[in-house]
Amino acid sequence: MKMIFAIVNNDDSQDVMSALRKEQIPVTKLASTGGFLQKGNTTFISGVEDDKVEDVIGVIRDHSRRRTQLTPIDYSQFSPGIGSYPIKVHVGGATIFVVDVERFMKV
Ligand code: 2BA
Repeated sequence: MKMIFAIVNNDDSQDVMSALRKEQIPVTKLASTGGFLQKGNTTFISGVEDDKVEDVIGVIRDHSRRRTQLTPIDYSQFSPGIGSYPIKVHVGGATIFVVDVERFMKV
């Protein structure tokens, strides 16, 4: 069994959730925050048998879109007086971790 952690853009989270539910993939949705942009994103966790992992990744890939966005970054925290200016960052898409599950139980 594997545990899949998928971090997706909030804009895509409803689509991803609906698609996972439609495919009857067990999932938990968590509100999370990206360390770099300090903006809300969504983390999905799903525990599935090994042969379902690629299906889950496929559903997530199909419902999250990779794109670029201009985001103001406040550099004054690093060097006073510099202020903030926009940089181009990639958003959307999904960051996915697949890890082995040693034990799974419901008690
Ligand atoms: P954030 O940390 O808010 O990062 C958002 C996007 O900003 C990243 O998209 C990346 O394109 C850019 N970025 C991040 N760190 C950067 C840096 N030091 N310099 C320039 N640009 C930078 P993604 O790579 O697609 O990541 C989306 C979100 O996935 C991240 O949000 C974070 O919440 C999570 N994530 C990504 N890699 C991770 C990892 N190795 N471990 C844990 N969470 C991760």
